Amino acid sequence: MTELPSGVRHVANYLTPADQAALVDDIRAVVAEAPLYTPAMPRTGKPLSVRMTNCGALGWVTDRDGGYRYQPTHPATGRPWPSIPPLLTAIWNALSGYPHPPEACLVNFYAPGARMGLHQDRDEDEFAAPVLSISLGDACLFRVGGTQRGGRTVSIRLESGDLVVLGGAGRLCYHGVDRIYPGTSDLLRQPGRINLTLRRVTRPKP
Ligand SMILES: O=C(O)CCC(=O)C(=O)O
Ligand SMILES: [Mn+2]
Repeated sequence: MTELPSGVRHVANYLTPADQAALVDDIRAVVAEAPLYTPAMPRTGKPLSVRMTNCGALGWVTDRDGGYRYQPTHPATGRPWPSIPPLLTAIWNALSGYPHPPEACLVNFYAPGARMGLHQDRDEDEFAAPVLSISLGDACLFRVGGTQRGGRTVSIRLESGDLVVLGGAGRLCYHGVDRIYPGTSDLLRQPGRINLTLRRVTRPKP
């Protein structure tokens, strides 16, 4: 058995197939309004292999000149992000243990061959809220370590319908996706994996 770092929770099989299909429909509607685009690394401008979009009041973006940040509009269309679908807010309410709504939902699309290097989610002002991430479509190899770069990591396979919660002592754990396993799910029309990452960005006013 793999022991996950403290504060890191893997909720396997949380979503029923019907909920997964409903979420995919919701995400198709989001992508129709806010198309997936290829983000770029700060400074180098090197493209990420994962394509992205967002829903919510704020979206996470990155490009060569502006770096990692949240902004209220889509970088290509200039329009506000679509709102977070109610099913996602319901999942947040059930799992986050945090009394305020999420503000950002990053939509990551991994085509076969796409990956995401080890990183911390630390562009938010509010670390009291967890990061809640949802896997849909093809399975992936997810890797998570401690809060220091270069420490021991553990790898787990995430399947469609699984959730990962990084909260409390695990909120700033390094994590990444080493690979996806094309052809392991028939939820999507094409091979690939969708990851939805729900986050609170701002600190609520007292
Ligand atoms: O795809 C995943 O499971 C993780 C995505 C992630 O860590 C991120 O978007 O910050
Ligand atoms: Mn992350």
